[in-house]
Amino acid sequence: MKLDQLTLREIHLRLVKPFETSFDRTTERRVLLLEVRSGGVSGWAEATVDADPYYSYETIDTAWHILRDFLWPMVRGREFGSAAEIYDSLARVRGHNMAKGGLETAAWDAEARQKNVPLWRLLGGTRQEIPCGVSIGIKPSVSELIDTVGEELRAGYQRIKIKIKKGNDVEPLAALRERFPRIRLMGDANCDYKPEDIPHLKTFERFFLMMLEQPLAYDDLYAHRELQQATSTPICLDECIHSLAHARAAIEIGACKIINIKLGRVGGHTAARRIHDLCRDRSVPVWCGGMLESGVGRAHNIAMSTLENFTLPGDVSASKRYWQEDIIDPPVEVSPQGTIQAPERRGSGFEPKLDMIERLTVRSEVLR
Ligand code: OSB
Ligand code: MG
Repeated sequence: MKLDQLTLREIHLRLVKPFETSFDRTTERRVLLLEVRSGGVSGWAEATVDADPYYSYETIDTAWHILRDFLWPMVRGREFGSAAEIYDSLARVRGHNMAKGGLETAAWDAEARQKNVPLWRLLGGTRQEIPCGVSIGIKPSVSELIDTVGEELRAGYQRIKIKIKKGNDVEPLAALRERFPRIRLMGDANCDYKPEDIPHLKTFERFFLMMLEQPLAYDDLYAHRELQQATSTPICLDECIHSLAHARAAIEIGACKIINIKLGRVGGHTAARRIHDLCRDRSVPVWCGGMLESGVGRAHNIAMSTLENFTLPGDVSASKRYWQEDIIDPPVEVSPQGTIQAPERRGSGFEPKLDMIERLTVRSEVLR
């Protein structure tokens, strides 16, 4: 396949309700959409960047710059046997995985559309029905949190993840365990704790969490190893894992028992699949993380989640939890059993709503 043209677009989408983590509070997302033209066919993707460098160093503006000035010039007009070759061809640019992942996943969608097959099948996915969980932001009160969790459980979601931070952890976790003794429950601290908090984190064992996600620093694999050796709670890494090498190191030193794979954080489908395969071979389960994606990004998360070792429910949930109206047709829907059906339609299986996207676009650039 040859990549003929790349269109970058920024659209603004307001969340149905604000989402609060240990590091930020988001009410509106600045979404970076990519449309790759290849042989007369369009492939769509989202670079899962935020507006601020708080989750990772990348932002929508760094991604735009890196895509326009470095990544696109490396691939434009080049003949690729498959989108699977693109990630390695971008290796000269170090990091910037969200920018790379946007370009690479758009090319995968284009390839699947050209071949008239579902993207998830092209990726080698085997599970057509994927298990879903939800990620619930920090709430102003425990009673509000309990109500929200109750609603999500009634909607069918198979596991509940809550955002926690230092000083706002034991109270919500204890209250949820008391109210819902048997649910699959986990906490995500987004790096809010320090190595000296390990004795405190060890006390979470009494909540029987399915896992504790990324409690310590984004660049500190070793501290997570110390914690994992000290506690029976399975540790799951998110921010620490940007590459196959990181995943291998984390598994080898015993820094985690579970890995959250995000397409943006690792640089697209090819990189994600390699990490997935390594984890499968080492009996480390994985699940698909979310970045409050629009439907365009969510569609790629669904495709990735069909790979065999995505055995745990991911942060892949219904469009309506995020957006009044999603930018894809059909919107992502979740069954009463808390599952999403991977579509048999070609490509990602979800069509971008072009009129709506055009109307929401605040800037765009066509690169040839
Ligand atoms: O740590 O998984 C995270 C959202 C933004 C940045 C980081 C994270 C998250 C989420 C939301 O947890 C997951 C989702 O529902 O998309
Ligand atoms: Mg996380």
